[in-house]
Amino acid sequence: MKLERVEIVHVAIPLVTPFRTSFGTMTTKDTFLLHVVTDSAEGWSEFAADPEPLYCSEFVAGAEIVLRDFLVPRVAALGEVTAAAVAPAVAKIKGHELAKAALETALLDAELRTYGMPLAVYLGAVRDRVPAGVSVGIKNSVPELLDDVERYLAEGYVRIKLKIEPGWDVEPVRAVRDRFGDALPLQVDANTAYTLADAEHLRRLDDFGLLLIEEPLEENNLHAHAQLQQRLRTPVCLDESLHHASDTAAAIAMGACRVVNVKPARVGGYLEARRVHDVAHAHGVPVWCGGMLETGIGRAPNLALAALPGFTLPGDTSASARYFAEDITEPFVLQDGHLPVPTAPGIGIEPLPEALRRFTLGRRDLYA
Ligand code: OSB
Ligand code: MG
Repeated sequence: MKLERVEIVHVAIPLVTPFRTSFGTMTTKDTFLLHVVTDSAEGWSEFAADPEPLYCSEFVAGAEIVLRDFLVPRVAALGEVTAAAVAPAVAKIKGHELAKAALETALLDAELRTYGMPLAVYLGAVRDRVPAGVSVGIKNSVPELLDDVERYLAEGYVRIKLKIEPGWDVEPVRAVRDRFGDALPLQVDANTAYTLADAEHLRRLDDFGLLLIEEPLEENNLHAHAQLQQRLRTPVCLDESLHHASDTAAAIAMGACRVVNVKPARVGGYLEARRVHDVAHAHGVPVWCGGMLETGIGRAPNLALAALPGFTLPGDTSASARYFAEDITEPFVLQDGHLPVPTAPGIGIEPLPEALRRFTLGRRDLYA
């Protein structure tokens, strides 16, 4: 493919309900879509991070500069562009996995559309629908939390994840277990809110039969997570600390985690995400697909990835209505607790022009 144009479309879409985590509260999905035009097809992707670097070091305005000044010029200089050529072309640029993922994914979408191949087929999917979990934010009270969990279970979600932080952990978990029973697949996500000094406190969660505790300690401290795992029965799952297949291999070897959250953006794109899956799967370590409150443009490719054989736990791949009253694409609808894996070529979906126009804050060409 020859790259003809790369465009940033900045969008802001209100969330149906504020989403509070240990690192902050989100009320709007505010990010950019990347739109690439090649000589054979067009492609779309979504930048996964937020305007502020609270979940990870990348952020919307910074990613735009990184793409414009460092990533797009290197890829454009290839002449003949393929998705597989993106990572090697930008390898000398340190970090910025989420920005790299946006560029690789838009080009992969265009490339697969050229061949008429769905992303799920390309990645090696073995399912045509995937079970949907839901990530439930920190609430002002336990009754409010129980109401939300009850509603999600009534909608059909097959697994509940509770966001936790010091002061909101054992009590909400106990309340959900008391109300909905021991059979409910339940897990928690701390987003780095604890330290090893909290190990004895976190051991209290062992009583509740959780599937996992996600990223309890500081980002990238694999040693501390390994020490914590030795003291917990609850499996530790890493999110923020894993950036590629090689650190995933190291984390598994060290005993820093027994479960892996695969977020394609966090590891630089779907090609590396598949390698993370392969490494974990080869070690018998279950993986599941994380989420970043994506619009349909980011959700569609995550559903393709989640259909790979090693994704044996439900992901944070919820229906569009869990996030947005109106999405920027045709919505993904929960059916019997599952979402369908897209079957059209590429990521299998594109923005609805009218919705895109209303949610767009601005457009800029990075390359033309
Ligand atoms: O840590 O998994 C996380 C949302 C934004 C940033 C980080 C995380 C999350 C979620 C929600 O937990 C996942 C989703 O429903 O998209
Ligand atoms: Mg997480």
